[in-house]
Amino acid sequence: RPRVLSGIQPTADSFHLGNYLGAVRQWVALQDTHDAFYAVVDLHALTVTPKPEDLRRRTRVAAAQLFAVGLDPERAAVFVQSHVREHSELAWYLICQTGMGEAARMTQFKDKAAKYGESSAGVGLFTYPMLMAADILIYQTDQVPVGVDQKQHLELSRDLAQRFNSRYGPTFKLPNPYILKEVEKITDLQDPSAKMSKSSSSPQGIIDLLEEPGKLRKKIMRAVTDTGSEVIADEENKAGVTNLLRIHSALSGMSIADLEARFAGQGYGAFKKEVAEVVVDTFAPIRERTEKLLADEAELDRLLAVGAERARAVARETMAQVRDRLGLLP
Ligand code: AQP
Repeated sequence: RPRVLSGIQPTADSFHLGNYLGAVRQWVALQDTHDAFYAVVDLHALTVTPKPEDLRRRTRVAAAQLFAVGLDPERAAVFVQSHVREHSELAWYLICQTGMGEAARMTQFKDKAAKYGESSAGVGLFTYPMLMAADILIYQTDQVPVGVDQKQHLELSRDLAQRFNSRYGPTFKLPNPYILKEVEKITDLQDPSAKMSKSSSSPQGIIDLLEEPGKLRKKIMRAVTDTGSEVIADEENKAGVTNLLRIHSALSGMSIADLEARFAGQGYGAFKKEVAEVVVDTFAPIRERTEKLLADEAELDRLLAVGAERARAVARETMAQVRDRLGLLP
């Protein structure tokens, strides 16, 4: 079976609708057809120096959410990145294969550096894409289900795999992105030109999976639309409405054309109300299951240990070969 790998950062107390539709929902679907590895990437979260107690709590919440949305520990290896130490080791080897200019071209780094100020942005943010390449390459991954914001990092992963293979002999599979066009970028409810993001969206712009139904409805009712009243998809002139149509369609399974027909002449109010209901209906059971899983920390940790064991077995095999290829003594 082809192999998939992906990860999510424990950088917030819940993941959001963009993470869910753009990535995690595909993870669940792919566990039936692929050899699946999914990580809570806590080492990546360290790039923004979280408080230890926050990181600990968020890592468990993220893991619980992954099981709650339907990942099955029997079918997929769900694990915590730092439990497989080989990720950090491979990251160093890949850092040594990366050019400064090449790393400096990463737009996510440029955006974050601009936010923190060029000289105060951490070196960890700069080397983040090489750690991500390590996450992917160590499992000899065929496909990486992600949102479109990760496309450039994936291209770098491919380049690094190719470079390593040509310098040291065939070692890594070249990974491909798995991006679903309709949900590749869910946008901020208050700023439809920006992606919904844990770190940069305002509380009004983002919907968490663990959001209370009352708050969630309010946020959707207040989502930015435009001065018109027609519910039609039009990326350029109606970015907010288009985003809501995409969300509804992805969750309800109805096509955008059907939704346009259904809400013809009804205005935004009725449409938003229904979007809110569709989101509430999807998230309510996930929220309940997450809470149950979090109530038994020992069992959650046990599931993660099982996932790490499976991941480690593959990672060790790759790393033995990598060290030898590089000329490191056994
Ligand atoms: N708005 C989005 N639309 C579609 N997909 C998205 N993803 C993130 N935001 C959207 C995808 O979710 C997966 C996990 O993301 P991450 O935890 O690695 O963080 P990120 O991509 O950096 O997303 P955030 O929410 O903006 O986090 P912070 O603020 O911590 O950087 C990825 O596959 C991502 O593409």
